[in-house]
Amino acid sequence: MNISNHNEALLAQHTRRLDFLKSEVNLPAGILQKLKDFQIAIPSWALGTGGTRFGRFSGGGEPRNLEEKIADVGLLHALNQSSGAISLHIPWDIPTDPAAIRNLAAQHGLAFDAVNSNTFQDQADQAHSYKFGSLQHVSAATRKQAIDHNIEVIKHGVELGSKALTVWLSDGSCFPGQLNFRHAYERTVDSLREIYAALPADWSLYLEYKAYEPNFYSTTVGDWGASYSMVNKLGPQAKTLVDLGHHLPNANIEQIVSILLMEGKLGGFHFNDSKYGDDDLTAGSIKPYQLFLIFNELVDGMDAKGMNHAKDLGWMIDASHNVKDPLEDLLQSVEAIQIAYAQALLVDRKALEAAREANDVVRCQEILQAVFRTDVRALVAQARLELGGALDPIALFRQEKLRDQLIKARGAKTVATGL
Ligand code: LRH
Ligand code: MN
Repeated sequence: MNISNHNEALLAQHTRRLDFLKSEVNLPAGILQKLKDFQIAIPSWALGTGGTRFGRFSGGGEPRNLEEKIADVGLLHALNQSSGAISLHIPWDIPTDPAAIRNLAAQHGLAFDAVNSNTFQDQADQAHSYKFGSLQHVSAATRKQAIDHNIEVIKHGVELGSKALTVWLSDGSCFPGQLNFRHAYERTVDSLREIYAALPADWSLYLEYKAYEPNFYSTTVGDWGASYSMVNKLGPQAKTLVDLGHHLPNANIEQIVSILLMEGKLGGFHFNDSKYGDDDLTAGSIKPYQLFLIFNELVDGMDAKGMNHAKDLGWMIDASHNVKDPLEDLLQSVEAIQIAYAQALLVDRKALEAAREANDVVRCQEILQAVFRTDVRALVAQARLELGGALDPIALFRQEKLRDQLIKARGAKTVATGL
């Protein structure tokens, strides 16, 4: 892959755009370094074509094993220098030889972000079914099986150098009367306590909430309130994970984020976008203003607590690709997240607070939207350039016909594990 030739051809146009931005906006000191430090983890389960119950249309050249998944994330990282970590899902991606996997990832400049447990599917050799839930299950044996699985996942993570376990529970009910909500809540908390007790001292447990699907009447960890109340009961290492697609229509996600952050209970994100439900679409593809408003609250709240933007929260994508090339889709998501972060770093917070104190509502909106309407793509590209990445990752991915190369190497019918 010839990144330097690609950049050379685009450099003059890029420099013009960056100079124009600098002529229009005062770039705060250190903004480029912040963008360079900001790495977004790629989900191991989103490197193939996703699908729905109605159909799946494979694009070919999909990774057949964990080694090829790491190579694909390595390719993304080589192109944008902003995808420096991979988040594994167990048992979809069990690292059979952790040392070798760790070395391979290191060769691609990749670290391991949170590991994800899976008690929403029954494995072939499983003794107890999760049909009626896992940590909430009425049967102690089923709960123990789910607890043991989560502890197993922590062990895999420790061998890879991960520092967090993400627990998403599909647990809930599909019909009124089916579930005793109080008992389900208490059993879930008691089960999470046993998992929490198995956490290494420097690890976090991220409890991900979701409004519905696959249960369609109630979900036991169904909203930020349920997750927040549970992680408060568990202890300081337990935090809430916000998946952007897991909210009921019109939820104010940026407000949820600001409160969780203020309370010190925001663990991290699963970035994606959605029009209706948990659509797992490209981040920033449907509601880019919402993504900007979320980062606006993040920068404000993290600075208020003196947090390190790059290290103190879990930045992860969770997406599924039905009609786009998985790698191009992920490149677009990383770009959209970097753009939202860069714009949030440009907000004049002093002027915004002054306008708020004056109840100057119009001025507040003008300050935010002036930034949101500022094209910062040249700034994000400059960060990539300075790290040795491509000025236009998707253009280079296509110029080099990388998907054709993957299909030639792996075949047109390969299917990756995951969603
Ligand atoms: C549930 C979810 C969760 C994952 C799964 C792949 O909808 O967002 O984060 O475990 O997707
Ligand atoms: Mn998720």
